[in-house]
Amino acid sequence: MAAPVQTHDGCPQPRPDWVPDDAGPGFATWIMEGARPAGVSLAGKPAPRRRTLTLDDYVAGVRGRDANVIARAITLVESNAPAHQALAQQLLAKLLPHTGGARRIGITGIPGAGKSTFIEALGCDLIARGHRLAVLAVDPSSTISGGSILADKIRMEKLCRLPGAFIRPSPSGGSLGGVARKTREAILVCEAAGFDVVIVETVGVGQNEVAVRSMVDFFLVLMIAGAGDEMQGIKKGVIELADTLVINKADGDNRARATAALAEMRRVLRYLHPATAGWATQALLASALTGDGVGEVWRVTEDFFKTARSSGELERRRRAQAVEWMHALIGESLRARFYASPSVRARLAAVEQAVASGRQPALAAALELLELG
Ligand SMILES: Nc1nc2c(ncn2[C@@H]2O[C@H](COP(=O)(O)OP(=O)(O)OP(=O)(O)O)[C@@H](O)[C@H]2O)c(=O)[nH]1
Ligand SMILES: [Mg+2]
Repeated sequence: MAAPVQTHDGCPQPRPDWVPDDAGPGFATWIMEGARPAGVSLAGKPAPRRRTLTLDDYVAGVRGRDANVIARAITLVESNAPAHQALAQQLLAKLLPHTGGARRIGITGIPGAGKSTFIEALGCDLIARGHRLAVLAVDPSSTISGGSILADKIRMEKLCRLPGAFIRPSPSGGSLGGVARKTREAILVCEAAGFDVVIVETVGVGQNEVAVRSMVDFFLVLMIAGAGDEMQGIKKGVIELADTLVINKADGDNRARATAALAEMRRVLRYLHPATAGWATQALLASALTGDGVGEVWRVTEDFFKTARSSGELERRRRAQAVEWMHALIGESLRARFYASPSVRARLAAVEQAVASGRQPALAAALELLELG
């Protein structure tokens, strides 16, 4: 017998056979739209596998601005599988001549400062002016807390739907170092795909800011009045990484407090070294919610790029970042090779124990292991 259709929240829903005929609305078994197990099509057959892309397909898709291929190319460069990494490196080598054309912008701030809301407001504005914008998230903590990716997607709902915008949640899996590598390479893919503005969003919870600063041209710190200096990293030197500080949520009852915080911030800035030579760090007010001040933030951002480009600072920073990154990669790979060495692995536990129990000084132990590696 075909399952009768009942209504649930006003929507007709098919009811499974095992549900008693007299079951009222409290009987919580319904076949929900979209509740199929992953990989199973409507007919109960496995969904068709996606076509494997060749290197040329990836290059053509990215250069041809095919959003689906761009997303897959980023997945490829994010992959930790050795087979994918080889292809990813070939892809990056092919794309490299087409990179470098975007304004690379980092945006940070404590949880709840309004980063996503701000990026949505700015992003919609940029798209309306004809820019193409990619937003990449760096949030190693999201692999632990789980939910923030979805939350971010929802908060950038309008932007998500605009042609010319591309939003990529944080790569899963791992250490800040791993996430930072993936994000750097994702920036390159986005540039090769013709995005002229790439925003890297990160939650300001410690080391993230430094990692993002080292991969962007312009770094914006979003703050809120009254959240406490300690929390917002003022004492941890985050302010000194910033090219522009924005006191967000300057609206309604909060406007007066935000204005006072702005004056205080401008005082503090007089005593600090600017993050970029030749550019005085700016402090501004904005409301991501109403959009007030968001246009001014972009005007200042463009001003920054004009100044840094003509002084040569932009070029110098990018070269220094590339060299610094190469050294970081060398360090990472030496370390991985060292710990993978069979003779190190054979001795490591014993040496660790000797150090822990105080029988061997740490330096002597390190030197002994390095001899083996
Ligand atoms: N009044 C006011 N509320 C804002 C403003 N910007 C953001 N909010 C609100 O602040 C809350 C947090 O905003 P988000 O944009 O999610 O903040 P976020 O910094 O991305 O937060 P995380 O992703 O959790 O780190 C939301 O409820 C927003 O609606 C603003 O300018 N004014
Ligand atoms: Mg957010």
